[in-house]
Amino acid sequence: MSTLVRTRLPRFTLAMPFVVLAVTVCGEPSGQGNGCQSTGADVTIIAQDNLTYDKPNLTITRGQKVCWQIGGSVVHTVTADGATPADSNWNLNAQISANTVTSYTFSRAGVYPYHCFFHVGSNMRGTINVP
Ligand SMILES: [Cu+2]
Repeated sequence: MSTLVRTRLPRFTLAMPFVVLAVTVCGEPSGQGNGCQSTGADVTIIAQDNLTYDKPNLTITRGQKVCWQIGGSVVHTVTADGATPADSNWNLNAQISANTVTSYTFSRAGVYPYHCFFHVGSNMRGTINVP
């Protein structure tokens, strides 16, 4: 009888830190400000509500990881166009939203154009230059 009473309170108290930890670890990357930060990317490109990428013509260093996230509420994509020289690994076609980011590590020199599948009609395009 006295054992039951003693264990009740500690059991609840001990559970609290685990609840907080689970929320922190399992949190989905947010596209609204910090989603790419958690990927360790070297450069973040924001796909903005005004149907532009914030760095539409970006030159990086070979080997750098680029991450794309949204900047507001409009869902976009990062859809690869043919690279120069041709690179069959450059076939990204990813939707980015409040809960999803996408990234690519550019390990070969070249010019890597891409567009947004939803807004290519508004000329929503970008290019990564890897000297
Ligand atoms: Cu778009």
